[in-house]
Amino acid sequence: MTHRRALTVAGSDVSGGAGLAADLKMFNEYGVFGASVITCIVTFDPAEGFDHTIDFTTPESVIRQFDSTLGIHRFHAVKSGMLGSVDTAPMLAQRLRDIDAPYVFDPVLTYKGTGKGVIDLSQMMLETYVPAASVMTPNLDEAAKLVGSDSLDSVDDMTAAAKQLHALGAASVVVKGGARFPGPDAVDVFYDGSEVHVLRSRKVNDELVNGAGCSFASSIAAGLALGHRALDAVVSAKVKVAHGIARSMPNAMGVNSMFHPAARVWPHPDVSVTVS
Ligand code: PXL
Repeated sequence: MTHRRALTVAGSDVSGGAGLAADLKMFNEYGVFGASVITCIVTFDPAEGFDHTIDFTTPESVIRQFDSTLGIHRFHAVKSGMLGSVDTAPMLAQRLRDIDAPYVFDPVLTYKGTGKGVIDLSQMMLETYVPAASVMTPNLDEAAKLVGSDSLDSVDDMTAAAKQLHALGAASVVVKGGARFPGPDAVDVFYDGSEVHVLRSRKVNDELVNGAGCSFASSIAAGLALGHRALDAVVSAKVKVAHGIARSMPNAMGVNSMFHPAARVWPHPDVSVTVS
C-alpha cells in the first residue's frame, strides 16, 4: 500500500450527490486521498421548484486554492468538473495543462433536472481542455455539442464522436450514453486511439440520478492515481457508479441522489457490466 493523492477542481453541489462532494467520496472509495478546489457553489431554492443558483468563486480565489494545494501535495491524478466563470476557466486551463499527472476532463455543460445551461465554454474546452485530457468523459449532449452534431443516437454516432474528440487531442475518450440512451442497457463507448470498446450495464431503474457523471469521472481519476490503465479505470468506475445508481435515493428535488459507497456497503445484485 502506498499513499495516492487526487485533486478535484469542481463546484460544490449542496445536495451532496454531484460536484466535489461526489468526487471526494469516490476518491475515498478507492483509498485515494482527495483534495479540492471550489470553482462555484450550486444551491437550490425549495420555494421556487428547486431552481438553482450558481455562486462563482472569484478567479483569484480559484487560482489561490489551486496553487496552495499544489504547493502542499504532489497529485497522482487531477479531475475537473464545473470550471467556474468565463474569467476563471482560461486561467485554470493553463494550470491544468502544466500539471504532471493524468488529467480527467469531465466537460460539464448542463445540469440534470432543470436543463439550464451553465455557461458556454465549449469553444474554450475544445481549444485548451480537450488537448490536455488523459481521459475525457462527455455525456451524449456534451459530446454532440463539442463535435457540432445535433444529437448522438446510436453506438455508431457515439463512436464517431469519441474518435473526433480523440483527434482533437484527448488521449482517451468515453462517451456516456447514460439513462437517456434508449434501450435496456446504459451504454458507454471508449476510444483510446487504437481500440473501440463498448461498455454495457443493465439499467436497474429509470431514475435520473444526480451525480452519476461526476462520480464516474472522479472514479476514473482515482483509478489513474492508482496507476491503472485508462480502460481498466473506466470499467471499474462504471461498476462503482452502476451500484451507486441502483442504490440511489429519492429526495425532495425529484432527481435521485447517487449513493456513492453502494458498491462497498450495499451492492445491488442486478448490476453487471460487460465490455466488448
Ligand atoms: O452533474 C453535473 C454537476 C457538476 N457539478 C456540480 C453540480 C452538478 C449537477 O448538479 O451541482 C457542482
